[in-house]
Amino acid sequence: MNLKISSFAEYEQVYKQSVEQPEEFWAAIADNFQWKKKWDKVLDWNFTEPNVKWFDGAKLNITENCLDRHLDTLGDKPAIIWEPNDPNEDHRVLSYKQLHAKVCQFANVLKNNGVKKGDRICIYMPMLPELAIALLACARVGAIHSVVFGGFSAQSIADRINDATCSLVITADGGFRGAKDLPLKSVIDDALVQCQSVKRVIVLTRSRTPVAMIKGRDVWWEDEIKKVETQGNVDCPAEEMDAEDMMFILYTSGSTGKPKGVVHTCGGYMVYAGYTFANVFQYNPGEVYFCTADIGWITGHSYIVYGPLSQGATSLMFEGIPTYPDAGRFWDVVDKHKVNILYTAPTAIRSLMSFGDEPLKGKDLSSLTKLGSVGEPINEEAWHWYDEKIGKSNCPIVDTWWQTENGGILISPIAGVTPTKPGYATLPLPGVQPVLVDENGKEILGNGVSGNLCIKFPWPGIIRTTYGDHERCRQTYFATYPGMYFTGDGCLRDEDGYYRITGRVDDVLNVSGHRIGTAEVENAINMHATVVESAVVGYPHDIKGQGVYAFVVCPAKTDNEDLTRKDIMMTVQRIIGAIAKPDKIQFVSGLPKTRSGKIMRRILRKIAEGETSNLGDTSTLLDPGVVEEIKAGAL
Ligand code: 7RM
Repeated sequence: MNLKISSFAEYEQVYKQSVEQPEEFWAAIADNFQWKKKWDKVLDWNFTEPNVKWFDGAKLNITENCLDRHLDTLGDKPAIIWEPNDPNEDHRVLSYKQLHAKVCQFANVLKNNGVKKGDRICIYMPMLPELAIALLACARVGAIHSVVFGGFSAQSIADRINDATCSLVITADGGFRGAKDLPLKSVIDDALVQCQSVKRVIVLTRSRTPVAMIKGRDVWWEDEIKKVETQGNVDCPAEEMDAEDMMFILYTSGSTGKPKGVVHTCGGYMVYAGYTFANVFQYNPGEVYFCTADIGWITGHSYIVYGPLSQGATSLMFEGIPTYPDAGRFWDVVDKHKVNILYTAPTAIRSLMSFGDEPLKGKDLSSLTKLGSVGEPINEEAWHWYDEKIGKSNCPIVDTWWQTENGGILISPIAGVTPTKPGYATLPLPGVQPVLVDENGKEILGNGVSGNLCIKFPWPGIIRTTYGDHERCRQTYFATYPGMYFTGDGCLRDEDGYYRITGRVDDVLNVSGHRIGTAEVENAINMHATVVESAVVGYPHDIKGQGVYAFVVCPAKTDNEDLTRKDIMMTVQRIIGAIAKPDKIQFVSGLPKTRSGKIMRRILRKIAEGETSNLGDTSTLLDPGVVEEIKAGAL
């Protein structure tokens, strides 16, 4: 079966088949990939343990699908185009042949450094081709990568390394992001003080900032490559992986204080990332595809690296940020590399929109044919600006809804094939069976309804476990509504059956498309010496989508509120990273609590939203007086 659907009628027919005969459907999709051995059984599943197995018995290596199988036909075609942070630095192009060679080389470096199938490897790198090479080299030798976004602190890295007992870290001396220098190696050094499992650190040269190379532990990427070259070790056979072997771990925030390691496996992830990339973006050979995400997030894994490369696409990787050196940078990149498909986030769109039309002047965007959005709900104003100013009302916008736990896109238009609707992720992709449920877990049927979004049948990219703690996986995703995967999102299904995701219904914030648990931020704030307790909620933010609002009980703050505020900010930056820093900190003498001691977040959320008139029932509060004080002091 062809991966790409080409008409709405075909979508309806394929969707129907995917629900009625899921195994036949997915087997036909999987036939488009290269397997060392085909599966014995397409699907085995239950959502009670949960235990989901796709393509059990099959053998493969995803890098053969992303690299080797393209060499004959696309060997000299660009696999990766890399655009640097500094527009005056040269861009780089890696053909499929070159990328294949570099991945094999670095895979041999990993082997020389003792890496074996199943080992966990932490990757903390800037957005360079070498980051993609590092991921692919891990996959080549069957090592499990755990990429940590460059904005996370030493403490966050240490927690992730220890949770997965990583034996090796791949990093760079430093990185560039906008006007900032990222001292990556130095942050890793701070993290590793707490990590006994790490025996080796491989350091790529990028910024040439001075770094401390620890004898017996740290080696340079470039030196290790030279060793491989003198050994004449050019090729590296791909490790044969079982379809259900673990492929990678990616940490993501939930409603508890501790991020969890989402586990994806080899066969299902490959099929799902590849299929959804080809289909949603309707990728045509030769097109230049630009996803602006960072590889440190799932979007970068699935839609910069594995999805596009598995389909022989040209994937553009950008080291910088949308506003550096100015707010025209994305449009310069589109113009310079003649980008056909642009996939970005609502927060970037809103931020660029705020600069007006000036940054668009003189930028030729006529190469664009398809646009995408991901990470958070897109408001209609931003949708229309994206459509009109960027797409010139001539490019379908795919508003793609999905999560780290999903491996790939679940609900989205198919570009140019199924209808779009501003603010709506629209329809489920083939194989995806969404349901809306009420508080009691009862399915809400029909159209023109809203509820909590669940998925009632597995798709190949679904989370298999949370690393080292399967019970947590069950609890978080499969226990709230027995027999279903619970997304944590609220959702509306309109009169036409189109889905609109309304946002999280749990204690998870989405700040600039980054998932942040309120409990995580509270834990970090509470570590500050003068803080007694705190409560963190989200509030609507024009650019970020949501901002972080912290109510903090801190009796010792009186002499210098501003200094204490800065100290608390610094504490959060130290413990989690700059992305979780509160936008607002309000000092309060106490938090609104029920008689049983539970914080009434509903009230705090309303106050943070600026809605102080209708707080609902406050009679169950232990001390209704604090509400008046908090209202009066709202920021
Ligand atoms: C891909 C990614 C997942 C959460 C998810 C939603 C929100 C993502 C959309 C969206 C509305 C969208 N993975 N979300 N995409 N909300 N429309 N198109 O972002 O694990 O980091 O976040 O993001 O709340 O649950 S993620």
